[in-house]
Amino acid sequence: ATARIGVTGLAVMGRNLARNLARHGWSVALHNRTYERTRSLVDEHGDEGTFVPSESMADFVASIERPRSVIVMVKAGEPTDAVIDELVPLLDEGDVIVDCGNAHFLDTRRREAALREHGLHFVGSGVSGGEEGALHGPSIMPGGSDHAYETLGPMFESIAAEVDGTPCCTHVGADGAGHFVKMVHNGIEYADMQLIAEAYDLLRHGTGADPARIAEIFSDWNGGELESYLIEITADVLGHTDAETGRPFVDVVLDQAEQKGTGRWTVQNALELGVPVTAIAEATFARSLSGHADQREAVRAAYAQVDPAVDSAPLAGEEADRFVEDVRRALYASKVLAYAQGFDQIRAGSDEYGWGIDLGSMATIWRGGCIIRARFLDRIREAYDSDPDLTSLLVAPFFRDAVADGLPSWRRVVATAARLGVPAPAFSTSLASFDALRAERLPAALIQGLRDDFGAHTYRRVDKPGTFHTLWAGDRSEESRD
Ligand code: NBP
Repeated sequence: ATARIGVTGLAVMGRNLARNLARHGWSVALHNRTYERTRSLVDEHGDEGTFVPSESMADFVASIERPRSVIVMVKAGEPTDAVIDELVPLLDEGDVIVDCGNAHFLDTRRREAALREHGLHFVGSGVSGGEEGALHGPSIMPGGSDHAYETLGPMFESIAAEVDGTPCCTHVGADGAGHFVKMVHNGIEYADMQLIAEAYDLLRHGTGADPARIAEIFSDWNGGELESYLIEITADVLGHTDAETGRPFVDVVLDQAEQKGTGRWTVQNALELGVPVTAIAEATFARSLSGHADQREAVRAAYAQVDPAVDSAPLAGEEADRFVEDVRRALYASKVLAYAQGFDQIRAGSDEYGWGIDLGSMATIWRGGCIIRARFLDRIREAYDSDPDLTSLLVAPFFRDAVADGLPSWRRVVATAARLGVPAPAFSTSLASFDALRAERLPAALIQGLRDDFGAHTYRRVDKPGTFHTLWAGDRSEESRD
């Protein structure tokens, strides 16, 4: 045995993780189902560190020091199970299998429980940052046992991104906690991107600015509280011109957003947990809606003549400048709401599955390496550091002030979107959720009345304890149903 850790699955992600490990001085055993990938890695990058390539899984396992750490970086789903089945008979008690693919956390829980029976440690680890992140420093979210993290921690922390000397990697919690947090991270990413896309659309229709001008606006915004990787690359994409047509790149791309499924998983899980992640849900639905091309075309045609509000004249002069600033503030407020909901979901998942996740350290490990890296994650970390039991990020003093500051703009932007007929589902639902949270009374009381009327589902009262039912079809007297 000559390697400290092994990587099986050497497509873009596995290849770059292996190189990152080797560059940090860890000797890395290499394996891939098709040997060609292993060979090309060693041929092209063999001088970056110590690689120990093997053609067979048995030789690969034999080449790793015990207790072994084996990273599996294959396509999520059946391929992961196939690789685990192949590995298990070759491993010894105490060895660690790490799945760094995008697995569903429930699959990770199932695999962890099954491998524990074999005396093996199974770690599901979220890895964010795409192929560049994998090579130069991703954000790493490992779950699994404390024991497994003792072995993996030093290696993973050495290859992770680093912000202010702190690695973007921490032990998230037992079994599926890492993949759960990665799932919610991706859900937040959906919301963040949808909000950015709506901001762009509002600026374009609201002020008539072209994409190149809007690119400048985003660049400018990136110098302030919105500073983040996604805002930075938004400026990049909007400023890009299509070489073939000379038109703005964003105008030649088909406007149908695709998805690989982590947004959907996040929303499905939020429904199970009863956590209203409205911004993430709207963002996921907005992608689906964009793909319904036939329906979009039909509805557009049917209403072409009857809605004069749509595409009315853009704002100009000082009004346009004020609108740009309003959109910036509304974007920030909506973003705070979306992140607050994502963190609510992590807390609920942590409670449901007994993971004891430290919310502040999730903000810490997302500050670098990952797609949602942003300046304001520092503020989220501070909020949870000063009060780990915070009911909602919205009530942390920093965010309360920020949202209060942006509130008038938020309302103006949502109203303008409705007036112009510019779809802004994530901005609108975020504001609606905020207003619902702060309302003194909600019409939920009427819903309870309706449920009691048609189905005798009972209700509770504001003025005394107990459960009640009104005899709606009878004399309308009230019965106690305790
Ligand atoms: P892919 O998801 O494209 O998977 C290709 C790898 O899976 C190859 O090594 C392939 O081997 C192997 N594989 C397959 Br497919 N079926 C197999 C089987 N039955 N047995 C053994 N090996 C099998 O690779 P990727 O894009 O590098 O992503 C790897 C994982 O990382 C995925 O779970 C992905 O969701 C996750 N991830 C990707 C990104 C990203 O930006 N791409 C970011 C974060 C996480 P072969 O060479 O023999 O075909």
